[in-house]
Amino acid sequence: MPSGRPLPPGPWSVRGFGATLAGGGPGIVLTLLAALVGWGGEQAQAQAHHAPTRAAALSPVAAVEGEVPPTSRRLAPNVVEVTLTAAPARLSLVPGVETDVYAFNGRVPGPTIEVREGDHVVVRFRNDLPEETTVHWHGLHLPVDADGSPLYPVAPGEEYEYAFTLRPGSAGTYWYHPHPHHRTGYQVAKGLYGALIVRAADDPLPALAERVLVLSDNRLLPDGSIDIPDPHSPQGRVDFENGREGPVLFVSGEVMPALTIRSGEVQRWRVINASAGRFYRLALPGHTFLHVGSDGGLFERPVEVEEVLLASAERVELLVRGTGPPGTRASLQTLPYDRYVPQTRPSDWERPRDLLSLQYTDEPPVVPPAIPEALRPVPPLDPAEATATRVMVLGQGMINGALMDMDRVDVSAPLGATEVWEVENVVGMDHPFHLHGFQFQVIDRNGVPEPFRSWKDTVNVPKHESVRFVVRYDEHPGKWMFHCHILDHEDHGMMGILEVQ
Ligand SMILES: [Cu+2]
Repeated sequence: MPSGRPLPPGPWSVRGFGATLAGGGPGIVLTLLAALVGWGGEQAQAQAHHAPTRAAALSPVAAVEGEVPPTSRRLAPNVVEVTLTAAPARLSLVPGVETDVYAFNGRVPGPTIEVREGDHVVVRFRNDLPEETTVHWHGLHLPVDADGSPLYPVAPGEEYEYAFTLRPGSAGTYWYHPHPHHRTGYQVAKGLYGALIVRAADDPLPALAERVLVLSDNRLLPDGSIDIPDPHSPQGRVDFENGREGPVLFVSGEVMPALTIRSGEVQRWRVINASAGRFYRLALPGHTFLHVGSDGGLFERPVEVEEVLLASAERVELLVRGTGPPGTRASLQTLPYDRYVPQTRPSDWERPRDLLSLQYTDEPPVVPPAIPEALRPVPPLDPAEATATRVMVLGQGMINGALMDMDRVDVSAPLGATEVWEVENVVGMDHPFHLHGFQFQVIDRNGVPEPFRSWKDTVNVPKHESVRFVVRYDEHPGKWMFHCHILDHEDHGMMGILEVQ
């Protein structure tokens, strides 16, 4: 939190709320804001009463750690306004050349948005691209008109307001990206993706240095332009089959960045796979990870692992323990993982790739902080309560033998229902399966019970394997997408619609 940076002289405008607030004390201002976002005045008055100072409550600068204004502004204790514009830009993605990109707020990746459980978030989005787009808030539980699905396109030059409230228990690592029909892969390749962190009021982990690692890859032509080949060219056909991959691996927009760690220190890494097709099998030689969370936040207990597989769109939270001696260095790597059909498997797929360099400082070791054995409860969804089982057969570019039809509902379910989804991959390559709107719990993979509960929104279904999960449509009726998250497959039509009503 900021320490109450002074406000500019009033009156100041709360842009977009259609009101100019000219002082009058925090109570009045908060009541007005609360009314605008649908709170009762009584609650707002109570919040105002607890606001320590007017400046802290209404700071016009980003009230969020690590954020650069004007992307986010905390307008009230639980109200965050985010201003996001997608527009063409010319940036240097790799040294020596400039690239025409699409960027959120002029950056690739877009700004990291940090919010808190309980926050009401209003995103004022403007599309300055020459084409239709949306912003999908991957993994968040929100009203259907805030989901940024292809059913809610934003035309060039238009604005759209995404509004949602982050409910308790939703703390975790999420991301945002466009989701226009048939154009998601293109727009992500052009640079549109960013991280969104939801913080808990009562995070069980001690205060640790944190890193948000947005993993992406791209392929550039010698002149710096993004290589998006004709779909009927040989490379275009490979991209379509595999999901487009590129040889340049970015970590939060940098190639092979160097991070520092002190011997004994523990860091919390939030890792997001924002790649269109590439999977990451992460390992840090000489170290193990404490895997503490996935798509929908923390596990019940940390799990020590030597490596972790991150399919497209999945996230992990890892505790990295500085067990190496001062002055040494290690590299975070992605190890070979064969998700491909043999015909289009890249020739260098068996080559481990370095992602970032972890440099130990020369300082003497510190005593590692204690990591709690219990993190938080993950309340179980009970498959025995399921009122339906949905079978999803992932075939050659289709789900249940059908291509996406925006006018068709593939699954219809009542609000409040608990259901089991059985996702079966009958082809020879992996497909990461994503359900919008609702976090689910994996029951088993290939019949092997999941060892522990966690909240997921994307699960990899390896070639010729199956995954079962349980989900409850607890609120937010509407039409929700489910699809393969290899973006070329999704754009081709490997997607369907769940209608909750
Ligand atoms: Cu797929």
